Formats: sequence, C-alpha cells, structure tokens
Amino acid sequence: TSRKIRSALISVYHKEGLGPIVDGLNKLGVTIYSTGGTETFIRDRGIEVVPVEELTGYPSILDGRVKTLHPKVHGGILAKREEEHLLQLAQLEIPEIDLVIVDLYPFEETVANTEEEELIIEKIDIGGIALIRAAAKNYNDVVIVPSREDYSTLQRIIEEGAGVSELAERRQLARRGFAVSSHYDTAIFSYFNEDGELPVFKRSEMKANGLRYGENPHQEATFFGRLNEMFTKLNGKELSYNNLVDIDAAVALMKEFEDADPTFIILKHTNACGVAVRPTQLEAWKAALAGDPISAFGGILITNQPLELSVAQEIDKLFYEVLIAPDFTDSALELLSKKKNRVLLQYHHLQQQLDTFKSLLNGVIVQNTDLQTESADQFEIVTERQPTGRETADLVFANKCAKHLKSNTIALARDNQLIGMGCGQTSRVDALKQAMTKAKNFGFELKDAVMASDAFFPFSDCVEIAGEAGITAVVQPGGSIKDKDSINAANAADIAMVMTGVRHFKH
Ligand code: 93A
Repeated sequence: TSRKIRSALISVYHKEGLGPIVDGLNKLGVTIYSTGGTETFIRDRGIEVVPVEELTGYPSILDGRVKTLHPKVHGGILAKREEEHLLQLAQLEIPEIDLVIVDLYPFEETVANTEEEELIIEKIDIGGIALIRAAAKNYNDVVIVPSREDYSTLQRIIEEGAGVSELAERRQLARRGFAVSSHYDTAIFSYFNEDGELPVFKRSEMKANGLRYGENPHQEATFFGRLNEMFTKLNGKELSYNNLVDIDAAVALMKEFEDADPTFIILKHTNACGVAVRPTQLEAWKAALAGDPISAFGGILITNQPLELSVAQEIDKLFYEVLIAPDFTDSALELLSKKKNRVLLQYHHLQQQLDTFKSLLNGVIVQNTDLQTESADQFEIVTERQPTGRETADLVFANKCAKHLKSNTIALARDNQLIGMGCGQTSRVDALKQAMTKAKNFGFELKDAVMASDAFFPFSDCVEIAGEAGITAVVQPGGSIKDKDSINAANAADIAMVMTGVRHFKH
C-alpha cells in the first residue's frame, strides 16, 4: 500500500544533511512540525514550520527533557489510518503525522568525550527514542527516518516517489528504526554495566534449546538459532554442541562445492580430512575416504547430491556421527535409519551467517564471515612456468580446502582430491610436513600434486621441501617481504606458483 507524506515531525540533534530534505518536503507542500533547535534551522532556511509547542499547546519543559512526549504528537504518529482511529484524532484535534525524522542525542560520543556523569545522563534521549519506536511500530502508515544515515532513502521517496512511499520501504525503515533504538539502548546499558556483566541469556530460561552439555560434559551449553530453517533431521540422537560446531564447518566448506560435480567431504573437529569431487557420488565418497580413512572414524560427512543407496551401503560400514545431504533416496534412508543414533540431516540450503561472533576477554568480537573464494582468473602467475589446466583446477580446489582448515595450514591435492593436510600448526613448515606424512601414510604419491597455503610463506623452506617431494604447483596469497625467495625456489624446482592476494587465516 502506498502512502503519501502530507505532514512531518522533525527533531534532529545534528542538523547536517537536513537542508535538502526540508527543501524537498517544502516543495511537496508537506506540513512540518519541529522542536526548538531544528525549528530554528528550518525557519532560517525560509521554510514555514510549526513549533511542536503550538501542536501540543505545551511548552518544552524541564530544560527540554519533555518536548515531544505528548498525546498530540504520539497520537498523530500511532493512529492507524482507519475509520475508528481517525475519528478519535478528529475529535481530539490531533493532526496525523506521516513522517518522523529523528537524530538522537549523541550518547556514545558524549561517553567517549567526558567522564562527567551529569553530562552523560542528559544525553540519554527519551523523546527521540519514543518517536522512533512509535513511528516504526506504525510502519503500516508512517515513514520513520531514524538517523542521518537514512536520509538517502528518504530523499529517494521525496524525489522519485514525489513523497509517496511503499509498504516494503516503510517496513525496511522500521527495521532500521529498531536497529537504531536497540543499539542506542545497548550503549546506555554498557555505560551503566561497569561491572562488565554481559547481556547473556539465562540458560535456565532457554531450556528449549538447551544442549545436553557443551564441548565437554562439565560445561553447560545452549544453542540460540533456528536450525530447522536449514535442516530437517531425519534420524538420530539429539545434536550435541560439538555436532553443531562441526556441522557449521561442514556447511561452510560444502558451500564452496555446492554447484560442483558430486562432492563428498569428511570432517573431524571442524577440519576436513577427506574432500573429493568426482563424476559419481560413489567415487566421490571413496576418494574422500581414501584421503584419511583413519580420521574418518566418527566423522561428520556431507555431500552435495541426494544420497544414493550404493553410497549408503558403503557409509553404513563406517562409524560416523552425522551425515548431511540435500536429500536421501528412500532406500538409502531406510538402510541408514537402522542405526538409531546416527544423525541424518537433510539440508534445505547452505546459507552461512554474514557475521561471525566469538567471545573473549569478557567481551565479544564480531567480524564479517570469510565468504571470499578465489577462482582461477584471480590467480597471478609469478613463476617462469605456468600451471597446466589440470594443475590450475587442483589449485582452485586446494585453495578452497585450505581456506577452511585451521591455521597454519597446508593442503595437498591432486585430481580434485585432498591427499594430505596439516592444520592448526604453529609453523607453516610443520603444517607441510604433517600434510606430507599423512599423504605418504595413506599411499599417495606427491609427484604432480599441488600445494595450497592459507597465508604467505615467510621463508622459501616450504617451497623447497615441496619441490623435493615432487609437488609441481603452489597457490598462496603472497605478500611476504621474502616472496622473491619463494618464487626463486619455485623457479629452481620448476614449480608453477600463483598468488591470490587473499589471506584465509582461520583461528
Ligand atoms: O530530552 S528528550 O528526551 N525529550 C523529548 O521529549 C525529546 N523529543 C525529541 N529529547 C527529545 N528529543 C530529541 O531532541 C531528539 O531526538 C533530537 O535529538 C533533539 C532535537 O532537539 P532540537 O530540535 O531542539 O535541536
């Protein structure tokens, strides 16, 4: 439903950027109500404005602590544009307010700049927050612009829509409104919360998602989320804390191969110990398992195609914790469901969350999830020899594996199969040695294999060792001051090396 803006209440702390907005509203003939400083700003532009005091019939009192907190203001914002509410507005002579623009008192900046509690307290905005929440609640009829950052959205409505907004736009702005108000209240809470108590959820009140225990039996744990939007559990025991952590790692890595040929991945403790892409699912399973049949015991398995009976028969021989697939054929499901504890998950999508949180030092750090993946056209060839087509494909494959292994890591691959990996090592050369040992233990030749590193080589040692082992191609981000040493070592061993410019640390 479209709504035309006929009236607006503007109350902003910072006035920058407001000029063009009020000019636009004025051109559309919008009636503007406003509070003290904002009113002066608008009047100084030569634009007609109704002081909010004239609307409420009340002065701004208590040094401005009560300016807009009045039924004449909130009634006009909160009224549904339906007969009954509009009748009440008419009886009480309350004008409708179709647009609310707020820029809150700068609480956080004040806290950053002073220790004087009195000044800080005065910067707790009450009326502005109430305006934002009221207008956001009534997004069905009202446009809320909850901060200066949202002026561009409003400018679009004014210019392109001639003051007419659509429901989806208003709802999106309401979402912004609640984002602003929750952020603001969190900042106030943090200021008062000097003992550092975290706004953690009370686990006892969240029994529904309570896990049996955490990483270890003596640790309590709770999961907050909506797992069933992502998966349907078709069989097995209750998911454990460690299962959830591993499933998340499995999803992240499989996302890299979502559209590839049949792929199988086996993970342990969030690290892939088997990965293979093959023309058939059975071959993919066998090649993934061959990567490290010992580690596969008790692993998390994931594939990108509906699980076939022939593969289920093979998997059934192994002890595993969780098997994830986009679907299961009836016969495969029937067979695998016989083991009551084994978890079978059908995934609906492989969406990852955009932010990653971690708690530390009595706080939380948040970052964008590492969703970047390099394709061959992002490879910069830095050696005399170019990688062959087969090597290039394996480099892309190995680089994807390395991205999802704990740092420091080296992934060795050949023919779209992970043949060895070293991860979680404190030195890169240790990671390489571990990867080579694994590969040899499981009967792989390193001749013609490729190597991927999650971060640059600080010295030429890894490339030298790789060359001696017969590895012929290497992918790494580059960026070390000693890149040249590694490049020289690669040239000396006739290795083709490419750089991506993108580091993939994973701690
Ligand atoms: O002190 S308040 O919490 N009391 C109110 O009723 C009120 N209404 C709007 N602060 C209030 N505001 C805030 O005033 C707005 O959020 C805005 O930051 C500021 C704009 O004041 P002026 O227009 O006088 O510069």
